[in-house]
Amino acid sequence: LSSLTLFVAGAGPGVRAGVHAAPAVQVASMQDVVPVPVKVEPATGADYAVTSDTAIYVQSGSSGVGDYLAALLRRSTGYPLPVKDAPAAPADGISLLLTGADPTVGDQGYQLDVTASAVVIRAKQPAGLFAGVQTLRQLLPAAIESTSTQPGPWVVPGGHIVDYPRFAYRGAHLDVARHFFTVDEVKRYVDEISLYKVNYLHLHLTDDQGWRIQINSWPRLATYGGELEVGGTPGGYYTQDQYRDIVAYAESRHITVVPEIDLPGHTNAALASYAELNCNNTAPPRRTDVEVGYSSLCISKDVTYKFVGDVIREVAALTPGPYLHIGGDEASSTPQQDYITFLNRVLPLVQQQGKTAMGWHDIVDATPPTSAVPQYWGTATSHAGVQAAARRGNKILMSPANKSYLDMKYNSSTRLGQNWAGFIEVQTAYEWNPGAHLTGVNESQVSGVEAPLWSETLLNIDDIEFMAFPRLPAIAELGWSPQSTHNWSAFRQRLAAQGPRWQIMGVDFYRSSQVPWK
Ligand code: TNX
Repeated sequence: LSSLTLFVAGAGPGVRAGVHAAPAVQVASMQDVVPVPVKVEPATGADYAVTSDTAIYVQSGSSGVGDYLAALLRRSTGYPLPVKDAPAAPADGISLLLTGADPTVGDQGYQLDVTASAVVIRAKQPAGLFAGVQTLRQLLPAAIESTSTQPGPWVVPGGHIVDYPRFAYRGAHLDVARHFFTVDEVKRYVDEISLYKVNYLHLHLTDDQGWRIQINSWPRLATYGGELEVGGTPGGYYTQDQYRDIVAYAESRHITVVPEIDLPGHTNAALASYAELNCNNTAPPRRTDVEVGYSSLCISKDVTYKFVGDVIREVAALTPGPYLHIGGDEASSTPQQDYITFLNRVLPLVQQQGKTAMGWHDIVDATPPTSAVPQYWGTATSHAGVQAAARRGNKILMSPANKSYLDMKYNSSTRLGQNWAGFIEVQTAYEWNPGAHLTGVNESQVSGVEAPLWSETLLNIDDIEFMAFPRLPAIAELGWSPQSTHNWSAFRQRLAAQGPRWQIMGVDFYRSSQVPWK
């Protein structure tokens, strides 16, 4: 493999061909990473080749990330890639170290150094090492994503990267209520979003059409309320063990699950399951159409708060992450004063379970405590109530529907999705600034960004992938990379380099004509 270096001098990124008729060697460019890192300094003559002799060195605390990286690389390289304790002196090979990182990297960032003899990722926390490993993945040839052994060679371009996120919260949301997705489908989406340094998965677990999480104190929610989905086809629900399994899998990818129980509207599945939750004590029929705004819990009944308290307690107990999302959107069948009464009773229940409440931005009408996180989903660039909440001290999560909604069609001929917030091509998804999108809500008042994926029109993981790719990476970059790096023409080039990876991974993506696919 040392002969490789003969061909490197003077060659640009991409295909490096030898002077003789040697086979072309694919080397990724240090510039082709999504989200773009904070600081990238390529170095010539410093490429590293992963070989059958390469070992992965870890310290206590980094063996989880080491095992993950080894498993990933073994699939396509076929190399043994043993995971060993890092020696005191730096070793040749790949090292994942929790010492010596550039201090600017913080808790989620990392430093990556590639020389001819070693790849060294340093971070303060395992989450930072995991982020660095995602960068390393993208610096290897696309064939590294194959699940079967490929010929290689496996060259990483030489250089130095220092990288850390713009926002601490970078989320993907998945609606498992309108259409139900299996545990394996959710895990696959977790793997796909983790590649772009997304660190929260918001699961929309309940809605009018289905209740998708087993609640032991109210079992009919899942067994009856979860039986169907949009269109009347069989739905389903996660048992508590299955939900724990999803949470643990996400955690292994350094992703925190945010469960959403949508209240007090979007509750027909619950109202159909228990007659006593209705003001008239009569359970309505289950519904599998896509209307919104017709259902409401009965605000004046005590049993409503017993119900909500039980659900929040059980979901909180299953969820190690800090957030519990209570929905709060489109409660058009709940009179405004009732809505405020309801939230004033329910927000403290979340706090009592040790969780931070999140809610769609409609919750600002109830003047929630400043710990609560309103998620902005509007299409306007100003919102008086959200601005007032930000001024009071609430951090705002940015999910503007006309920019970040992955269920919007790309254009008028997109087979899937909706268009109530407009068409969202890749450039539209990318061209906005979460730290200055809303009047009076500045960068420091924003907790981050999230890309919602509602599933009225999406039936399976292929549909999810087609809507999420390539827009999810665009939103992920807005959440991670500094605004100073924001540049559409550079982004579309970097995005193009992801195409071959998705093809190898079997990700069904939209081949937007805005992107010069490779
Ligand atoms: C609005 S956005 C909704 C959802 C729908 C979505 C479809 C929000 C908080 N509520 O109930 O699924 O539009 O795009």
